[in-house]
Amino acid sequence: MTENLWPDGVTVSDATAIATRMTDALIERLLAAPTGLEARVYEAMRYSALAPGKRLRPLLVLAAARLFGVARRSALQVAAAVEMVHAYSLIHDDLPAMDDSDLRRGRPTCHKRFDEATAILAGDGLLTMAFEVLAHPDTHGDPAVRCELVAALASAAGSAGMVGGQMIDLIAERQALDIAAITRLQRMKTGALIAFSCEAGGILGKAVGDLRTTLRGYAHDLGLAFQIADDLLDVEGDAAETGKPVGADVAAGKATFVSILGASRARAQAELLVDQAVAHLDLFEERAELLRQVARFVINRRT
Ligand code: GRG
Repeated sequence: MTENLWPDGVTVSDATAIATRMTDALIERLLAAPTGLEARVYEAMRYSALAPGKRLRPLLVLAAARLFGVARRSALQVAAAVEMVHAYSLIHDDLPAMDDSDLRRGRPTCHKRFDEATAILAGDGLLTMAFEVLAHPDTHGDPAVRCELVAALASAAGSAGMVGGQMIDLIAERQALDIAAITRLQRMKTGALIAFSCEAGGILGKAVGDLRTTLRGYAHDLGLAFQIADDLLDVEGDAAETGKPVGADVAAGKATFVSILGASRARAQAELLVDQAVAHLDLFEERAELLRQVARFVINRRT
């Protein structure tokens, strides 16, 4: 059971280490390379999905699932699926047609290490495998739960979520957006997958009513706070720590929370959002302490 994943009162860094180890072990297994010539795409998928990252989304899935006593195997399947979708988005975001980045997670980007066509296929392979994983009976014994997970991840990752947000983000390089439009863009581009990660725990646990809306409220505020922290890191961060180029938004002339509000108002806004996110969790009392700590970690991170 997820209750045994870590002890009550665990720190964010210990829980992250556990979430990373267990999710990566499952991803390794799911991405075991076959012997045929297609092995190259598996190698590229593994290269990106197992590269050192924060594994925030798996941590959120496992922490939220633990609130409902979900089986460990179920929660890990969803944690692996969401990290695969995240890795796909990073591979495609780094392509020359998009952000054209050479560095990701402290390593050459997928298209630099392999080639552009392989990177596109690796992203496609990770995205589609994520849904195969959710649809697998190991994810939940009840097909209705599996179906709900598939629909929720598709909507978070697709054109009403991350893909749509990325489209707006590309347009934002040529067209000035106001703060309301940037908020909507970021809720779609980054927030939707973070929200799915939290809500998936509730779906797996068949949570209803207040418990579900509470998690959604937490996730939405957390997602936006995370994005503001990311904008701040783009201005104030250190490439050696973040593992990706800094100053990319400014160089692309992109309007961000920081470019519009200034760094100190943006930070204050992120802190307000974290307070709001934490307040949503009152219903779960001390059982949600880790999720409270994660919210605080998200805006104080250096990577
Ligand atoms: C290509 C469809 C498509 C979408 C790309 C998520 C995304 C959309 C682009 C990533 C660009 C970016 C830097 C977004 C800001 C927020 C973000 C998602 C940062 C990366 O996530 P982290 O910090 O990364 O959780 P790690 O490496 O720690 O997993």
